[in-house]
Amino acid sequence: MIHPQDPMTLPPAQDDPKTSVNRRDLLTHGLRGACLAGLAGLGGVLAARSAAEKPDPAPRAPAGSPGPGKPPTSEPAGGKLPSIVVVLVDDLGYADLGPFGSTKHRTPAIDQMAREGMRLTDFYSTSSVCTPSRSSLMTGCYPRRVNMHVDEKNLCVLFPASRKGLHPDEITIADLLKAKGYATACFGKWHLGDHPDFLPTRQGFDEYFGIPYSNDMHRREVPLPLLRNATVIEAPVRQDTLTARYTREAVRFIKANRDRPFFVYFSHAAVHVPLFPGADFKGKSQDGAYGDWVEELDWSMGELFKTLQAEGIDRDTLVLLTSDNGSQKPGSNAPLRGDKGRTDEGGMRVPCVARWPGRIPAGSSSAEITSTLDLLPTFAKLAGTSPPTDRIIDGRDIGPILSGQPGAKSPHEAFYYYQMDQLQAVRSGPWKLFVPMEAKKRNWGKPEGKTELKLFNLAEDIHEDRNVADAHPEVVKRLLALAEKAREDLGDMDRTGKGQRPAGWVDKPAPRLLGRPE
Ligand SMILES: [Ca+2]
Repeated sequence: MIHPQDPMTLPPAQDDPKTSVNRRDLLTHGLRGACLAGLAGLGGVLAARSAAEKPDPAPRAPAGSPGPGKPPTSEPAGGKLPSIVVVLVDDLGYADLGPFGSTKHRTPAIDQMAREGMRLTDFYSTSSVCTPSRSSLMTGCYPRRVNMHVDEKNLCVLFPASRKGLHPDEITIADLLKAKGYATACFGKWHLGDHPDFLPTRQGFDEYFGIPYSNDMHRREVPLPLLRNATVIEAPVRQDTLTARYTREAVRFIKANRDRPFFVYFSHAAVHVPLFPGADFKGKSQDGAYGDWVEELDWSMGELFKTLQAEGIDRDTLVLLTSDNGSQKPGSNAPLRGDKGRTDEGGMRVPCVARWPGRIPAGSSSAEITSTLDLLPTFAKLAGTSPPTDRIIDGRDIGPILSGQPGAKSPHEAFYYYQMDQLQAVRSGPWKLFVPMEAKKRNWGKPEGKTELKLFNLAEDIHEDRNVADAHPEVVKRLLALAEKAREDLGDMDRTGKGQRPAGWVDKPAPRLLGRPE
């Protein structure tokens, strides 16, 4: 399907002198520890290179063939570091894509992506809503760790002209990769602070093109802005053009950087309400505007793969597609319980497909517990560096899982489900325990009231129907102890955690308006 050309003339990417140097904190204290630790990581790379010079006893799985791939190392065919594209869809449900069981939506490009890559069936976002979820993806840390679990008014996400944002001293994936010579770009929704001090261009991205928060945050006094770097170039943005324009930007960026490693964080407005599929897709699906937008998303994925192939860098590029939280109706989280905004599986377990021909085994899947937390450490390893060591990082390298190493296990003893500031559940292996709560919080509205302790075996009961706590007192005890560990480290409600770090704050927030320079 040919997508119509964007009718709007867009200005060329502006060079922002402030982003042409590595961030001060990265150069000062941020990467000092990381650099030291990086020696170990680099040693691993050198060892891998040295090993690669010898005959490889294990035949490399050709692209498109099943079986274990070559373990991800930072030395793809061309000898340069691998490029990385993360596509984050907004509010896409667990079952909204063909590879995860959708029969309503036509997703041929993503179907093919899964045939050529790996499905992660137990992949989690750390929150059931946008801002906290995205803070984890960017930093490899739980939202409470970086204090992005609530906004300045204790609401569940940031709103326009927010005083709060992801602290500029946090080390993002883009910071780490930029320091390794990657070209970095963010296309799409950010939602980690709309003040210029918090925008992607201050968090390691060479360039930014997108909306700074959710697409339902259009206000009469602050029309939904489209930004190029830190400058509003259109307001209100024509939302039905966003998917096509983001895609065009991503394709341009990939082509321009084909000869060097790049990192693209492609964060769609789709499929968050209000629904705005492009004109070419409107009314074409079997599932209304929601399905139309899912199918446009699939078109966009197809364009990305076509570009990587045309530029000859398909085998040098890891592409990972996921969602920032579960879906609301009319999306589907089947067979999971619950929707966006809840700590049920449907709120936080999200579809994830990763593809890297020759490195990730084709047509594979993993049910190990993995998370957006793991992207930063995994990508750091691929880029021959390591996560910062001067602070706690919750994510772990999942390279062994992605490469299909036999017996590769989840690096997480526990995964924690927070609702804003409240720890509600913990998962370890197949077991998920909801802790007893005096007042179980919701993201919106009054708390649900008192709730009992519940234990589910997700391997046998994916819909969380049968509380088996009475039959497994030893499991309950172990998971309660893990929950207490999280409280001590990350906090719970009014209890501060020892391992929490501050968010960023500005005294005078200002809305992002057209015609107002930064
Ligand atoms: Ca979302």
